[in-house]
Amino acid sequence: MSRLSAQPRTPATLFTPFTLRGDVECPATLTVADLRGGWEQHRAEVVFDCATNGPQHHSFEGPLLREVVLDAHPVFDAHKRKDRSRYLLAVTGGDGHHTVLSWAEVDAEFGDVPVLLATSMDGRALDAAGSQLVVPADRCGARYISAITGVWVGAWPVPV
Ligand SMILES: Nc1nc2c(c(=O)[nH]1)N[C@H]1C(S)=C(S)[C@@H](COP(=O)(O)O)O[C@H]1N2
Ligand SMILES: [Mo]
Repeated sequence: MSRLSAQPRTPATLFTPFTLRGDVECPATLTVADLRGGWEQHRAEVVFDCATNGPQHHSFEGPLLREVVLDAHPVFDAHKRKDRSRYLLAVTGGDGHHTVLSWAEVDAEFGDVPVLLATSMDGRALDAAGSQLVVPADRCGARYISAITGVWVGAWPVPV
């Protein structure tokens, strides 16, 4: 048996990774399996309203967005709230839909919203589809970005 056939590869399309980049010391490419294995899983039972479909009820599991981002080491001064409060998060989906959050929304000393990078929705694994952003405090579904391809972290520039 050749070495290649001895190492069967699962087709890449079965895993939809996303990039975590921006003003971070450790940019990363993460799959849903990485999110499941690397951080504590939280659960969120949510209801959000969609302008076209009405109220949606879902159960999500996944790590806290802030814990995943903190492990990439954003370049802010972690001990200074005012420095952390300058940062933004931009999340992009596979179809180009994208949104922003402020770091302060998810920071434990500010809004402390338990935003998740979901690994499952309603008991179904999201490995093939890609992670979904879960924003439990939102009344509307527009920031529940599905098929996440990128998370960017950065500071709003100091105005001149
Ligand atoms: N990638 C991506 N995620 C998305 C959207 C989208 O267009 N693209 N629409 C958002 C909106 S408006 C809503 S209400 C929720 C739920 O949409 P669904 O009920 O069609 O799943 O997904 C959100 N996530
Ligand atoms: Mo929506």
